Amino acid sequence: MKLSVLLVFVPADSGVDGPSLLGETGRPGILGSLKDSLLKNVIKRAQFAIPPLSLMILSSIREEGVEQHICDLRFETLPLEREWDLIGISVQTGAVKPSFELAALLRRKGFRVVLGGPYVTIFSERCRAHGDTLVIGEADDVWREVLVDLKRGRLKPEYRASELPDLSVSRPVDKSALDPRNFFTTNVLQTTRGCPYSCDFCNVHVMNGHQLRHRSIPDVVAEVGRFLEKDRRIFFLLDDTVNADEEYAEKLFGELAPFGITWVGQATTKLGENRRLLDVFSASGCGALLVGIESLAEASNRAHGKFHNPARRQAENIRAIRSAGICVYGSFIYGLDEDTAEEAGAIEAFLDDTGIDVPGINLLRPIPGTGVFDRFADEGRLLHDRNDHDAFRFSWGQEMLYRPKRMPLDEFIPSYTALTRRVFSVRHALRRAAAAPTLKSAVLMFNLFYVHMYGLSRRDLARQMEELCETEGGRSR
Ligand code: B12
Ligand code: SF4
Repeated sequence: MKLSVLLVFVPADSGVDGPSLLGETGRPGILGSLKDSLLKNVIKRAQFAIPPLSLMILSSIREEGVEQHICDLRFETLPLEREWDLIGISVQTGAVKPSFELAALLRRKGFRVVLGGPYVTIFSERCRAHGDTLVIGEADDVWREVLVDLKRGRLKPEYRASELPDLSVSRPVDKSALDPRNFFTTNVLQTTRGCPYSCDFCNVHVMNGHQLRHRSIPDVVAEVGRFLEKDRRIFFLLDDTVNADEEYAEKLFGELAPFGITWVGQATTKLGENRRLLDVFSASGCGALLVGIESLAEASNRAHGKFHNPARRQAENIRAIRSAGICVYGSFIYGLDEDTAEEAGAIEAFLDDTGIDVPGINLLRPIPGTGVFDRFADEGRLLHDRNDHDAFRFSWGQEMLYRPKRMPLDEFIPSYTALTRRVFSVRHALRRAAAAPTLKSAVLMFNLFYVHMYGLSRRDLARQMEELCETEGGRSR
């Protein structure tokens, strides 16, 4: 009989994974519940409902005598009626508490639990008590060792990847551990890993290194062909910067053009300066790109270690990307260190000027393990104890977690909420969808979803303002 392994992805308790908990006070009424279940359904069917690539990679590692299954708790229930020889949990920073609670429940029921993922990689000591085994680092190669030891009945308390895996080695991903009906698409892949940049609010470069590691082009091309046999839906490329190596990207996407797929990914706006690569992206079926604009104030981006896309070139580059027929999701962070209240007006004017199809105006989430978290903690600017990671809500909830440098909270919060009220309106959603160069219905859906989500964020922030006034006697500085 085969040994069976279950790999679990845990939802965060707010934001895209659970709108009801965002800003709701008390129990929602019938209308509230209806709206909530409708929204959950929209989310389930929306772009966020992609399967976890990490668990797809691990479950594709074939070891004789072992079978592996994936359970994505955002969309499935835990199949505990079965006996599992090992249960692996992917611990993401937005969902540490529910992950540890799940691990405790499973261990009480007698299951052996292995923990891995970004949080385990960065904070292994904090995880040690919560699992029987920890896997630290990228597990593409180490996971086989775990499975072999499981078969021998000799699981170790800890496995650590001695080096970052060489991605040019072929590791075909097989999606049989997934139920495709649960997802918006199952066509999820990465062509590169690692990031040459060092933005201080991000920890990709901490976890995955500064050197960009490439998969082999024939491998990616073969994977796209294989994926298409079972699922013809849209492709999500999870690379942090799909144009980080322009030469590689030009060759790869040139070879993908004949498949006739539609794909979305993340890029830097530098793409707008490379006409040839833009044309290749467009011919290969690129429908939308998320670009990190962060602040329009150059000094703010510099203060956070982001140097690679100067604000002054952003508008022109975005216009070039859109005129190549590719939608732009523009991601801003309002409240970076040199931002003043003028940034709000600058963002609004920039949106009008460039026609960005889907704006995301985020509040900075200082995530433990990033440079910005440590710096804010040292400067006394975090609103919670630096050692109590559970006190912070990192996922897409929207109360403030820190004090901005150039604006007191009682100036910043009203400025931010007034901005999101103006930017995320039904009128703007309709207008953006009508003007989108492609994928008009997705642009409409995303914008309408944000009308709702930013509304919840405003409620969170209003409540936080009240609390701050109470606890700080009217001083929210
Ligand atoms: C796609 C994605 C999402 C999707 C997730 C959907 C999905 N099904 O994956 C969505 C949009 C929902 C999302 C949401 C969020 N995300 Co996100 N996301 C990503 C992104 C771009 C790719 C993730 C990925 O697939 N990576 C590739 C895989 C192969 O790498 P991996 O996940 O690290 O897995 C490897 C190891 O960690 C390990 N491993 C992972 N799990 C397990 C489990 C076991 C048992 C074992 C043994 C090993 C293991 O082995 C894997 C193979 O080597 C990353 C950026 C990145 N480069 O990773 C950000 C990233 C993971 N997200 C991040 C954040 C902050 C969030 C949010 C909190 C954002 C927000 N403010 O709401 C939420 C949290 C959601 C949640 N439930 O917790 C941060 C996480 C930082 C951290 N330290 O955890 C990242 C790194 C982005 C960043 N720039 O900082 N995200
Ligand atoms: S935010 Fe993007 S560009 Fe900056 S370090 Fe992270 S992955 Fe790299």
